[in-house]
This record gives sequence, structure tokens and C-alpha cells, in this order.
Amino acid sequence: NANSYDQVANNLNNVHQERPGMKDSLKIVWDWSDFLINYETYVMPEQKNRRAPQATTGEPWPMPQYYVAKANKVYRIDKDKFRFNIVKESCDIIERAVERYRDMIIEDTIMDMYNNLQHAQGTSIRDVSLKYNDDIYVKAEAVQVVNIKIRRPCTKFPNDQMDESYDVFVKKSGSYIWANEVWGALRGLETFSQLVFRGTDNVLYIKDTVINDYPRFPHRGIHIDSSRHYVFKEVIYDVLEGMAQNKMNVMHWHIVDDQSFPYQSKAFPELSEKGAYHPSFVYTPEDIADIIEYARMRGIRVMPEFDTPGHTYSWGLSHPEHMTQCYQGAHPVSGYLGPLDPSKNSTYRFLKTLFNEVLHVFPDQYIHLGGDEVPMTCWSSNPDVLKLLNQLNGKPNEPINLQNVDPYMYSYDIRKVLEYYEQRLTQDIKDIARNRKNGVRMVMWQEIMNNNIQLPNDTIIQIWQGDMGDVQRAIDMGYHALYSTCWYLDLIEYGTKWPKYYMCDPADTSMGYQIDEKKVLGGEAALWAEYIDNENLISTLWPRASAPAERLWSSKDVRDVEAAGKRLQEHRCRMLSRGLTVGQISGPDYCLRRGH
Ligand code: CP6
Repeated sequence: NANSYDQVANNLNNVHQERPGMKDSLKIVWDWSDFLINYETYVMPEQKNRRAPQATTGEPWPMPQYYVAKANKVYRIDKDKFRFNIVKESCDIIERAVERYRDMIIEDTIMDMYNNLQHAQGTSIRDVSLKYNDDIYVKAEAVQVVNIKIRRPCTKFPNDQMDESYDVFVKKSGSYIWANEVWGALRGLETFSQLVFRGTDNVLYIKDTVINDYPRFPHRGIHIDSSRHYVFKEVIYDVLEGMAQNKMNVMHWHIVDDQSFPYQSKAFPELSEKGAYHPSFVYTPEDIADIIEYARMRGIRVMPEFDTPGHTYSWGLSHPEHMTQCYQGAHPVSGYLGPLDPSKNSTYRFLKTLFNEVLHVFPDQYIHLGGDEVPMTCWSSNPDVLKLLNQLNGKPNEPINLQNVDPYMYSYDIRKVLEYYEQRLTQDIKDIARNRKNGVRMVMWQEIMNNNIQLPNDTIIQIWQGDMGDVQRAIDMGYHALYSTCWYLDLIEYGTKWPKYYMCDPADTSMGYQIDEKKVLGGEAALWAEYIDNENLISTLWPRASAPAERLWSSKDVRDVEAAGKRLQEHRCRMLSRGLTVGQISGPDYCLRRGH
């Protein structure tokens, strides 16, 4: 095997030298010949009972709705001649997308190196993947041009009505991606790029394929939290790129919370001046515009969350006057400010100005208003709030009792105050949004429903603690629902957990609830960031979030964990080879595309 060893070492050196603009320091670190020797001498003999490695077979994730691929009919892709041809309805989104996908398909040098490496080992990998470059396949003419036809002119921003359906044909007579809208063309490009695989002869192949595909749910989200730890813009880009590779389409951005206020406001700059962890740990309007643009290019919406009236400690650092003063009996507790103060008109004026700005900075129709975990004990200790409560009950002159106030045992139900607050806030936001093109739709955490609060019917309730019973309840109250309970990805445990995420269904009827699937907009995988920062965000999110991604996109009856596992393994390796530092989810394994 000495020959092929030398050949590989040479190849590696060539790749190494050819990389333009490579820093000198990297050249030293990338001493591949050393790596080869180590790999052969020490690593390989020690690996016992290895699993059969997964060949790269060009299987898509998430599984398309209709998918026929002929494993015995494979076309070659000629790297030098391969191109996408936009037949019609072009725009910046599709033009830039074909460049990205062309690069992903043909310029994956890291993948080359490892495939060469593995090939030279003469291990079982060879046996698995050799079948893709032997004569058992009909190698028809090379696929050189993929024609993209979009039926309607591009719209600028993705939205909750966007048409993400597409068809892909890979045929001897030609290859096509057809879509009604540019959003479908993006999904089709992603799928096409996933169909391409690399044989051990280092040639790119694609199977003869017909796909007709569309999402099961319109809302397939990732929730990130930039308050508990500040998330760098570059890491948010990686979140978005990972979402594109998993056909997810809403980034729910929990931008501020108790711990920090990194949103830089024009109207109230003091919010981040006092509330951010550090003057540089802020999102300027330009940063936010960059992130929205990066997302738009991938057909991803950016839905901001400004969680009120609870979870607002960091707001109080610059605006204590809008916070509720908590009391102990008749006495204010110094230094203990609670949620926003619902009893003052100035609070609502402040919020109106802030949300007016936010609705300009974030063009998406949806805004998340939080409403979770409101410490109503503080409210029911405060005389002004209790006066408001008496008013709400039509007894403005009733005396208030500041001794022994139990929030749920006071003469009137303190939850009325939350209802008043949310009704007034949502009305204000509707007013602000009257001169917006598509108005506004508001999303709130499930406490709004738990507290039996009546809001406009187009409100969306996000279930994070409950099960299908709660989904059903939200629907019964007239709302739409989003499901997240089973996809709290920051709750990490030892072992292979993705099947649990995978089997969870946001419109599960097996428990006897006849959920109306049209009322379930979809779901979100939530990555709360108390224990997440820039170092582990991507590796905790991906590929774990790939499980909900397939659940939300693919047909309800795609539920075979074992079959999914094989595709997921390839998908994980693919994300890795495309530069995302994805984590481990299924025990000992390795990728053909990188030394992992
Ligand atoms: N922050 C905010 C949080 C959580 C919520 N809201 C949360 C609660 C429980 C778990 C994870 C996260 N950290 N603002 C609840 C929606 Cl397990």
C-alpha cells in the first residue's frame, strides 16, 4: 500500500499548498503527513468492534414528502462544468444561493482529503463505498446544468404564507429544480446539494431522482437566547446556516431578559448602556439588519422576543421608574423591584415607543411578547397594583389590605391585572402596526393561556411546559399553537437522546386528542442559554435540532428511528464538512469527511 500512501500524502500536500491565502501558522498546524502516520500506527489498530461506517450516499434530511432515488442509476458530476442555470424569475436571493450551493457541492476540499485518506487505509470503508464507483452502476452522462425555474417573481421577505414547495428532477434528459416561489427554490437547492455524494474515486455522483416536497408545518423554529450569554453575530450566522441545512425557517430571538439587555435602542440607548453585560456586547441596528439579511437570503424569518412584564430585571437598571416596587406589608422592600409596573400609564407609553421602534427594526410580521413566569406575588404586594385590581373589579374605593397578601387569596384574582396588562399592550401594538404592510401577529408563552387571559384570536400560544392537552386547550380558546415542550435542547443528558426528540409530534393524536393540525403552526427547538455560550452553542444545537427539523418538515408517518439514524449520521457529517462545529449525539462513530 506504499504507493497509495505516497499518493495520498502528495494529494494532501497539494491541497495544502493550493489553498489561497492560507496563513503560515496554519501550515504548521496542518502537518498532514504526521497525522497520517499517527492515524495508521496508533489509532486504527486500537479501534475494536467498530460500527460499520456510513458511506456517503446522498440521502436528504429532512426526508422529502415524495422521494424516489434509483440507487442503480447514478450520474457523474463534472466539477469544472457543473453549474446552476436560473431559467426565470431571478433575484438577489436565488443568485446568491446558487453561488453558495455550487461552492458547497464542488469545493469541499476537506472532504476530499479524508476520503483519500480513508481510501488509502484499505479498511472496511472502502468496501462500503466502493460500490459507488464500480461498474455495477449505469453511469449515464454527467449532470452539468441544473435548471431552476421559479414561477412567481421574488418577494423580498420570507413570511408565514411563503410557499416552500419544490420539485427536483435528476434525469438523463436533464436536471431541474422547480418552485412556485423563491423560498421553495432555496429548499430545492438544499435538497439537491444533499443528493450529491462522493465516491472513493473522489468523483461526485448523484442518483437518478424525482422529488416533490413541501413542509408539513409552516413554522419550524429555533429559539436562541442572547441575554444569559451574549451571542456573537458570527455564531448567529452559523445558527442560521444550520437552519438552512435543516429547512428550518423561523429564528425566534429571545434577545433580552433579566440578565442582560443587549438590544441597542435608538429611543432608549440607556437600556443597553446600563443593561448590557459590556458596552461591546450589544446588537446595534446595523448588526440586526445584517442578521436579518443573512436570514432572508436563506428564507428564514427573524422573530424577536421582548419578554414582558416578567423577566425584565435588566430593564430596571436604566428604568427603575417602570418597575413594580415590591412591598413587605406596608413597607417597600428596598432594592427589590419586580416586573414592569402595570398600574402606571407611563409604563405603557414607554412600551409603545419601544415596540414602535422594534417593529421598524424587525420587519417580520410576528413579534413574541413573552408573558411567562410573571412574579405576581410582587404585584399583589404593591398598593398601586392592588388599587388597579379593585378598579378592574368595579370597586375603585374598596380598601386594600397590605398585610398578609397572598397573590391568589386576595379578594380579587391578581391574574386580572396580567390580563389588563396584556390586553392593553397588545392593543397598543396593534395600533402601532396599523400602518405596517402586513400588520402584526403576536406570540406568547403558554402562561397567557394558563391564566385564562382573553386576547385577539390571531394570538399564537407557545406551549413549553404542557402536552397535547395544552395544545388542545389553546386551540379550544381560539388561538393557534406552537409546540416546544419536548424540544428544550439545553436540558442535556448522557446518552442517545435524539430519538426522543424525533418521535415527539406537535400534533400527536395518539393520546386521544383530536388536534386540528391546521391550528398548530409548528414548533420550535429552544436553546436557553444559562449554560450555553459562544463556545458550545452550535455543538449543543446541532445536530440535535435536526430531529425536530425532520418532524416539522416531513410527513407525519416518517417515524422509523433506525432509518432516520442512518440519514442523520450522514447529515451530521455533512454539516461538519460544511464548517459547522456540530456535536455528538449517537455514540461512537466517525465521519468520512473529517477526522472525527
Ligand atoms: N427564561 C425565560 C427561561 C425559561 C423561560 N422563560 C425557561 C424555563 C424553564 C426551563 C428552561 C427555560 N430560562 N424567559 C420559560 C419560557 Cl427548563
